[in-house]
Amino acid sequence: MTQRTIAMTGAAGGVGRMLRPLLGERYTLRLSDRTDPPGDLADNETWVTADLADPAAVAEALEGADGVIHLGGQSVEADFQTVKGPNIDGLYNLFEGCRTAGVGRVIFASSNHAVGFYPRTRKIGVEEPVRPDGYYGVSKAFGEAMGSLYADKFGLRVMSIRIGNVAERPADKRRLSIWLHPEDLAQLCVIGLEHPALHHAIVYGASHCERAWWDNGPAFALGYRPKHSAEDHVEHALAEQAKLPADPLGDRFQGGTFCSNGFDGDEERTAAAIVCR
Ligand code: 15L
Repeated sequence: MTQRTIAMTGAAGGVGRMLRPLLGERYTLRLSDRTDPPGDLADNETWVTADLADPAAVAEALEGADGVIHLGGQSVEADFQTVKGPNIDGLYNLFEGCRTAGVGRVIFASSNHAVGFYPRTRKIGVEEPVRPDGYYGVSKAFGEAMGSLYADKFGLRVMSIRIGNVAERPADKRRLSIWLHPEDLAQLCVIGLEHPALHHAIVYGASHCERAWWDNGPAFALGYRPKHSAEDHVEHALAEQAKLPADPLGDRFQGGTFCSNGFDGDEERTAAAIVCR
């Protein structure tokens, strides 16, 4: 059987660099980003320099692909116009590119910041309404909605992974609750690219976190079994936490500093709010 070809946008970024060797064992990779190709392309990797704002370049990045892992775009909070180009307009280009080229599977790198304003005292699943903690989080909620639309209306199979924080080890106390080892992310991507019954699923991108704020039932139902445990790194994470400046407001909410940056709301009301559909 010929190896399936999987496109990966944002391949020059940190998460892309971690995923490439893990997924390269299983797929031929068609990598893309706005930058020139990296110097370390493997035999089964090709590179397309593509800006998400350019539909023709996006189409080239998707050429011949059976599925795409969409990591590209603005990856942290910024002003609305900065987020809008790659994460709203660019995301439309990506989904339209998939629809027109017949790329049947999309892994959308959503983020915990789509639900960042839930207090840490709440355990949430994927049924609760989104509570973005910035324009970046809003763009991730938009991407999840696009995944739903393109699955329902155009027959794509989409997995939106609300990624916590991808790293070899949890970087601080907050990350003990949301950490995702690259190998566990790779496992989620494979499920999204291959599960025969997938329609559109929103799952949390977290390894085994004893302090989790999320119920990841839908991921487990699809067969996800994380191999890595955050508590194995607790000393490192707490030592790193001790080096950080105090952030009492950020510490109340799941999104951390994304919530406290520029906060001008009613902290008590936000923390106590019962949000319902
Ligand atoms: C994200 O969505 C960002 O892309 C990443 O840089 C981290 O800030 C991560 O969330 C996080 O919440 O730790």
